Amino acid sequence: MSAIRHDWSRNEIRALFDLPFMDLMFRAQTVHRANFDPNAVQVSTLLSIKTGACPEDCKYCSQSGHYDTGLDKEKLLEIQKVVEEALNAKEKGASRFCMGAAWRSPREKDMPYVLEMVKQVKALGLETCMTLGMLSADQAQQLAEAGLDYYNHNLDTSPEHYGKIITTRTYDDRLNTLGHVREAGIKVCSGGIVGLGEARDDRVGLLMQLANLPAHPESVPINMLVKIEGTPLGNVDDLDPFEFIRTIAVARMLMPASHVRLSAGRETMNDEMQALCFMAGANSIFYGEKLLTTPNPEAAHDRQLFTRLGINTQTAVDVSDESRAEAIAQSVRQQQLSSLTRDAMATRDTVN
Ligand code: SAM
Ligand code: DTB
Ligand code: SF4
Repeated sequence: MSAIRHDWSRNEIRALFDLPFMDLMFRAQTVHRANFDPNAVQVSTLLSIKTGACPEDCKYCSQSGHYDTGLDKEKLLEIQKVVEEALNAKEKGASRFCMGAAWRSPREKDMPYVLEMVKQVKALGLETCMTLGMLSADQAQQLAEAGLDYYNHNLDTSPEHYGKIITTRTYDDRLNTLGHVREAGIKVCSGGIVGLGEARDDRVGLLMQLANLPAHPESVPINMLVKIEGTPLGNVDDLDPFEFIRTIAVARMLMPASHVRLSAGRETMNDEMQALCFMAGANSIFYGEKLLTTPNPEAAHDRQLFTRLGINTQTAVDVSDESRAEAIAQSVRQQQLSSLTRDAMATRDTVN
């Protein structure tokens, strides 16, 4: 096992990035093998439960209300629809279901719905993850009590580059939310995006922030920017693919026991590039044809790639037919309840 450290210096991390590619890959793979089965990859499926009209101004995002990206907005999905999508994901082989909302933070009146989603998805035997923006300590506690396994909230980039990407919430706001999630006993999923036009030192700075948190996130998504027309980053220069792989390798070395997720951007990566990302220590992916609003590789293609590489995936806990039937029945009851409130929901302000 490699030592778990929280005192990485900028120069140590720079030195890892500067290694010859083969040396970096060898060292990352060695750390990976000391901590994980090198042929196992965890798979999560994403669903956008509330899409678009987000009040935040993240310059990469299709869902920000600040840019015209031509995205169809959708209000909070019905609970039953979420349960159906979770069942589909489970049947295709996902072990975790991650629900994302384009909110600055959930409003109090949204909470009963998201808590019910957590309970019902969990009842299917899937691990649950949510990403709903900033959380108060109390909201994190409520999610923990509902049984939420993971909360995703990314630092996105280095503190130095951050102001060029988002102005409507601060780096400290993000760190506070991560603190509330950790405090509530929910597992932390936090990573960032590369290819935003940042310098290598910003990738160093992002990984340094993540690795020097009081506890490493259990899950570290590394997203390659998916360029969205209409956003300020829609035409940014491509990042060198080897630099993306290096970022994964360094994340693996700094956070040896965390799952590092090869996240957004796989749609434009060939199979060989993805294999190098797994070699560098990535051991999780988003699986299923859609991320939140943009395409992801076909599930059948991913299964074929895993077979070609001899990669195994963890599957969801097999729940009995009875508990599955109960989960569906409960969802139908909820649907009846929510139709009573649908009129009220329909008049909700779509912005947040
Ligand atoms: N609204 C919530 C928030 O930002 O906290 C949750 C959803 S948001 C889409 C989750 C993360 O997805 C962002 O923090 C960012 O790292 C990543 N992301 C969003 N748009 C992306 C894009 N176009 N390309 C790559 N990653 C993206
Ligand atoms: C994360 O780090 N990546 C996911 C998840 N957390 C929520 C989102 C990727 C979004 C990619 C662009 C889109 O589909 O809108
Ligand atoms: Fe997009 Fe999330 Fe930023 Fe909203 S907060 S613009 S959904 S990344």
